[in-house]
Amino acid sequence: MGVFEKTFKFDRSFLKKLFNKDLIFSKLRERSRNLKRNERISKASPEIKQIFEKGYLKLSWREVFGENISQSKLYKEMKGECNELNFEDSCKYKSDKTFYLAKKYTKGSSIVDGALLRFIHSTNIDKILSQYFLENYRLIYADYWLSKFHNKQRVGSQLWHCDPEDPIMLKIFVYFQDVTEKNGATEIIQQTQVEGSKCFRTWHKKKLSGGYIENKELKRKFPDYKKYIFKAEGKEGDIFFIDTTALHRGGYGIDERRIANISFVSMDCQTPPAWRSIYC
Ligand SMILES: O=C(O)CCC(=O)C(=O)O
Ligand SMILES: [Fe+2]
Repeated sequence: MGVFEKTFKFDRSFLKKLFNKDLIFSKLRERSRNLKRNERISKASPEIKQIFEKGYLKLSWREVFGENISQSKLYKEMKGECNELNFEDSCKYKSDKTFYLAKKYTKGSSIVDGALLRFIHSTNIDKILSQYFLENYRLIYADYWLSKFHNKQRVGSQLWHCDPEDPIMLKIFVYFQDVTEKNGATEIIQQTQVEGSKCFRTWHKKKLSGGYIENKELKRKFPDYKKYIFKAEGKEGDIFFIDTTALHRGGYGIDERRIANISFVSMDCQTPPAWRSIYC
């Protein structure tokens, strides 16, 4: 190959890279996400700041709704709806997890439970979400979960993973009983959230290793990860706000656990919602 051809070839690939539309757009999106992130942090209350910093926030029902669970009609109704869930009546969603995890709704099914929707649309929850997302959020998923003991290997979300739907996410877990390690409290590796730390990712990788990450691989990438683990243990009625772009895993205990599991993403999220409202 002559020198002119070489130059031409080099130029062509260089230009191709230079004008790679997808790359340019993804860089621009990343940049604008970062700018918004700085604005979100600067306007956030100390509580919300904790989510940016550590990846989670735990509040009691009283702190969010101004009443105890024993006084709250909404809480009692939600707990009642979740308690109706059992393995026989659970939706059989397409997964290898149905032997230990029961869910109320299949993908695409309508949510008809009044209390779950009322919780999601309450001004109390909106106040927190609006602050975190700077008003730019939408619901992508809402369900009740019941998990029970199994003595097989950890499976699915019991393995370390990051949720892949959007780089800006917040999940809400509402506890319908005390949750400890015994009934599979979620574990989070603090500061592994997207854009969230000194050490970690500027963008989530959908498949760090086939979707889930082996402990071995994690140790190699992040030798002292154990120091950063937070166990989301809490009392009945506690509400966890978790940035699940952070590495997390959960639900591997010897007792059953009942929670509401609700997921919010930014309006720029490309993933379609997993639910339909009763009105559509
Ligand atoms: O079961 C858990 O605690 C974790 C669930 C989970 O990974 C998720 O909702 O994204
Ligand atoms: Fe997850």
